[in-house]
Amino acid sequence: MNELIKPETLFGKSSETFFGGCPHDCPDTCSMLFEVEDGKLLSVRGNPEHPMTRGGLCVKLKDYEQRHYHPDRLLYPMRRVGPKGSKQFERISWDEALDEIVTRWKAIIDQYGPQAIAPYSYLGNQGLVHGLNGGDAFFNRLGATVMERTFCGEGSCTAWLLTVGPTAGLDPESYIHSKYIVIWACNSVSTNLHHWAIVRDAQKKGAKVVVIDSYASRTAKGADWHIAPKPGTDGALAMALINSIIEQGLVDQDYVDNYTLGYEELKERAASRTPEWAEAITGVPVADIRQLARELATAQPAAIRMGVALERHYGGGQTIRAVSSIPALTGAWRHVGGGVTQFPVWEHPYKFDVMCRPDLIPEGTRVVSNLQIGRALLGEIPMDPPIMSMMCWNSNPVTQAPETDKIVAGLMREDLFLVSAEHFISDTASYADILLPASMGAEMEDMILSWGHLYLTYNTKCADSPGEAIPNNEIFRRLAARLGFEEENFKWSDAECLEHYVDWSSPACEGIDLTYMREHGFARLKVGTPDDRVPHKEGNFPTPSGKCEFKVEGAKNFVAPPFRQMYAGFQPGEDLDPLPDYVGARESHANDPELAKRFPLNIVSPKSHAFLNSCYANMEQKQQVQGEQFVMINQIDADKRGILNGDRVRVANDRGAFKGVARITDDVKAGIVVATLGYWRQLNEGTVNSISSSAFTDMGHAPSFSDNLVEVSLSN
Ligand SMILES: Nc1nc2c(c(=O)[nH]1)N[C@H]1C(S)=C(S)[C@@H](COP(=O)(O)OP(=O)(O)OC[C@H]3O[C@@H](n4cnc5c(=O)[nH]c(N)nc54)[C@H](O)[C@@H]3O)O[C@H]1N2
Ligand SMILES: Nc1nc2c(c(=O)[nH]1)N[C@H]1C(S)=C(S)[C@@H](COP(=O)(O)OP(=O)(O)OC[C@H]3O[C@@H](n4cnc5c(=O)[nH]c(N)nc54)[C@H](O)[C@@H]3O)O[C@H]1N2
Ligand code: SF4
Ligand SMILES: [Mo]
Repeated sequence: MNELIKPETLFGKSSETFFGGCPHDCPDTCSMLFEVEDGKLLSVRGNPEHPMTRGGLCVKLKDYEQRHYHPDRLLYPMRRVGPKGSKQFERISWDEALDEIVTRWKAIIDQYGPQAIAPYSYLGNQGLVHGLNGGDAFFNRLGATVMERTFCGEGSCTAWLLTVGPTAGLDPESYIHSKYIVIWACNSVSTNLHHWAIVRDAQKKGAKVVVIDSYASRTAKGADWHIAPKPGTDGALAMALINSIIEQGLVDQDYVDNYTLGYEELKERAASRTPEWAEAITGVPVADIRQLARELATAQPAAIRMGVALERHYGGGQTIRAVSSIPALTGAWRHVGGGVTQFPVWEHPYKFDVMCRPDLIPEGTRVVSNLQIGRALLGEIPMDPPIMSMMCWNSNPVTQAPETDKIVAGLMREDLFLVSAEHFISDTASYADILLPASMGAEMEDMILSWGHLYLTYNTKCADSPGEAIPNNEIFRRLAARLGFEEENFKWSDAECLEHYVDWSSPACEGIDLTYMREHGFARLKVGTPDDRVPHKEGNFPTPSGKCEFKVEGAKNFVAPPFRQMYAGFQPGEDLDPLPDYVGARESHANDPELAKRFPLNIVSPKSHAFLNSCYANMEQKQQVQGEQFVMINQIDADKRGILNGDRVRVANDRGAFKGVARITDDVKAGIVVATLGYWRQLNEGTVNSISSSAFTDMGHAPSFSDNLVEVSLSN
């Protein structure tokens, strides 16, 4: 226990306090304090010692114990007894459940081969042991289909690696030193709260905060300047900024000459991407573009925080290449607090190859995209053998993945054997044949990956699992034992896993080991401090040339390791443009006027403030904070359709429909509607993903959630 923390001063005297880590898919990865009595989690708090958590948790987690003991929590293994999706289950024992799974899988393997079995998981739990490892090694050993996981950030990763390489980039904590901060397609107030606190502190010290967002989000409302390009046109804005920085003579020529590649070609490419050209595409006035270019170049240190939403249209990857190029043009990288932040995860020393054992994948094993699972289950993508069984954990595709109607139709297949390990009977688990109860946060030992800061985070097993729930890794250990897998990794305890999964001997871990983590709860990686870290002052980009590559010779598309399957699965795809550029959305008035006639409105479906993806959307306290599913629409568009504030509306396109309550507001411009994500399908009429597309964007097989045309009409 950190000596600075006196448990008895924080919580009641009879209870004990343990270090926790928030396991959710959130860049903040908060360090928590769990108050526990008699094996029961009484309450949680943010760790006051952690420089980012600073003692505060978000609205989702502040009463985390209530999620642990929610009356709907799944407590026992169950078998489906009613029709698929009817949610009629009977309690069975663990032995019965695991025996049935293994028997069914063996029969499927005999008839179709192991690739007829597919895993489906994501970062519902970000623990190294129960999240990231969680099953990859097991399914690789089984010879199952490889499920490519490109839900989030993959286009961004590809673009980032091409331009600057696997660097943590600008430390989110260094923003306290920034004089100019651009938050681009990120709703920090809801999704990166603890970074927003640092941005606010910098703002109080005089930094100007600019938010570039398709609508007036909570974060945009806290900015000094909100710039609202039409969704999917950020690439045009970024190219025009490059044009304008060059045209206004604001390039840091010395930095460009020494530490970048392809400047002359970029200059030539950007020459025609003028602010006038960009105004017509983005709707952002020429004067604003020039001003932003001037301020970004001159108000140093200038910081850019890119949100994953930048990748969510066809040209998303190209957009991120353009934005990632800007700090090298202006020389922002020379300063503490200057540069651009993508995911600091690149400098975390995790051993993905040990966690996920890609070496166990039989050669020639097929890869299926988690974004296209509906099509895959229905055989719309040729599948030989067909997927006959799927096991789902740490993810809820029926709520979160695109083309939900197809996913539901696929899960309704009588011949599909679905296993679901869950905390609740989620929209996906509703279709399961076997349900397995999984342990939650305080009930298992782990270390939690962070993609949003430079700390390692430890989570103590300090509470008992209710009912018969067991941690994910124990589920896979038991399955592996039943299938006779002899590899030692299937026998490691959770603690042994942690010893193996982190490269404790790396320079970033100097002075840190598992014992240290247990005693302190968190540790900053040894990669410099937020007050002195200037990783690219003199170039040192981890690219093939060692420079920031505006131009990438022979650039090819790829799905970046480690997120492809959390292992190094680098597979070069089609040729890419060597230079960044603006590539318009697929579903737009410019690109597809016929489609736009039928579906004239561009929907954006970002995260909900009080839900964590689909987690918490079944909890009454969070529903009260979040309100019912709303559809934000401008007065002009509402008038055209006879919609009044508070009317129930139907949002539809050829892929499906969902319903919500109209919220007429100037926060969205005409032509755009906003409806947030996470509401459960079983509690609503459709969801935002009933209408979203499973088409990939230009890079990294990323999702195209913002590249989406719809029509809104009055509903009854
Ligand atoms: N339209 C639209 N769709 C989107 C997005 C968007 O912006 N717009 N965002 C996308 C993004 S960024 C992401 S990351 C994905 C997220 O998609 P998902 O990862 O599928 O999202 P969650 O809803 O968090 O689902 C996690 C599930 O895992 C369960 N779970 C949590 N912890 C554990 C555990 O320890 N064990 C087991 N067995 N289960 C556990 C939870 O109960 C929950 O049901 O959604 C994507 N979908
Ligand atoms: N409260 C809460 N916090 C979360 C999550 C959650 O579900 N709820 N999910 C977690 C996860 S998985 C992730 S990946 C992060 C993501 O966090 P963010 O990066 O903030 O992602 P989003 O909320 O999807 O979108 C952010 C903003 O981008 C805007 N946007 C969408 N498309 C465009 C576009 O084309 N151009 C521009 N300029 N703006 C656009 C949206 O209007 C939205 O305000 O948040 C994490 N934190
Ligand atoms: S969801 Fe994010 S902000 Fe909330 S407690 Fe977890 S890590 Fe912190
Ligand atoms: Mo995400």
